[in-house]
Amino acid sequence: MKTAFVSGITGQDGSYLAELLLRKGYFVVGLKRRTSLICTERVNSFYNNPSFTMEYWDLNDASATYRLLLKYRPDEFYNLAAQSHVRVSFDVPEDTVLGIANGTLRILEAIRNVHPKCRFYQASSSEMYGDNPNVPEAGYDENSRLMPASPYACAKVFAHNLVRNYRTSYSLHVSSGILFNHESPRRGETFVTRKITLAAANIRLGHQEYVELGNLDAKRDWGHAKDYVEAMWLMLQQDIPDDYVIATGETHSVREFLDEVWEAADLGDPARHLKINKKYLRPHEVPYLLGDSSKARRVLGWEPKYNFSSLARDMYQCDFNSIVTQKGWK
Ligand code: NAP
Ligand code: G4F
Repeated sequence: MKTAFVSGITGQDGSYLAELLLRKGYFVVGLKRRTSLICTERVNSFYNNPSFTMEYWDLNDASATYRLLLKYRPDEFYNLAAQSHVRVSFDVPEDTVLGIANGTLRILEAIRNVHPKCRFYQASSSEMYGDNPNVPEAGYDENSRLMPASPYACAKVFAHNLVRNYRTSYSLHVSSGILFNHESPRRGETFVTRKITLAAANIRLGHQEYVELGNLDAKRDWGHAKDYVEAMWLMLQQDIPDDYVIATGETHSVREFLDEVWEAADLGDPARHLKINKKYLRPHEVPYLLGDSSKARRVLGWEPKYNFSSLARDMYQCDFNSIVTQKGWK
């Protein structure tokens, strides 16, 4: 039985990835930082699975990384932990950067020193392309120039380069997935897609009047997290470690996402329920992201199952259903 470490287990991707690995017969060790509230909603469905266990760990704690690598000797380590909110990274830049940059360095050093056979996945991000004005027609690929536009993205570039450096210098099996935005009903409630689907469900049920948003013109290549965790696993099954872009190849504006959800909710014109609030604007915006994932499709055989419309509708319907059932609202 293979053993996998998943850092960021309580996050959106960590929970979907753990479910996938458990289905594939792995023993999964979820790495969780200590929080004042337990915050394990996303892992409740498999928390009692005998092939799953949780360990306290933190990106900023090298000794815990060494101790756990020696205790479990995992076959694979998926590093998904991060302060992952781009806007928030302007407010807490040191915490964001230290966790992502030094945190990744700590894990790579620990793997190199005590367990070099362990395969490693790094959660790199399309935010690394930033405000690069030269977007190739088919979208950014693995060779496009990185022009990060936030503390979060600068730290992700550092970690991304470090992975390539450790792969070459020490022949470790370490890979980075450059994942474009991926969403789901488990997406954090302050990311724009989830904010929109939750608001639509609450407005539909008469419990909210409007939604406050920032820049509606930004465009993103949005996929479903369930599809994207498959790609993470596929990367670590290859004989040769490498970096891969994971994206749908379609880009849509925030306004288009809002329109799609309002149509699914049958709420009429979104302008009736919309307020623009400057507090949601960023000091430096990434205006346009489109990914070219041909390499992943060719080498990994990866293909997404969800498209823009089915993603938006799945998220809206789940929010609507869960508000009705959990809160007994009609
Ligand atoms: P998420 O829902 O925000 O989850 C982040 C996870 O990291 C949470 O479990 C969080 O724990 C944990 N974490 C934060 N700081 C930590 C620390 N200092 N030590 C240990 N754990 C810590 O993010 P996600 O959407 O699942 O994304 C997973 C990874 O992919 C992140 O690295 C993100 O930057 C990257 N990524 C995401 C996307 C996307 O569109 N979703 C795209 C590209 C890359 P708490 O629950 O305690 O907060
Ligand atoms: O949903 P967002 O906060 O996601 P963002 O900034 O693209 O970052 C996400 O995807 C990255 C991959 O490209 C990940 F690396 C990162 O960890 C995270 O998962 O914002 C999307 C767009 C932005 O242009 C933002 O300015 O939506 C715009 N927006 C408009 N109104 C808003 C809002 N974003 C948020 N969060 N809240 C708003 O009210």
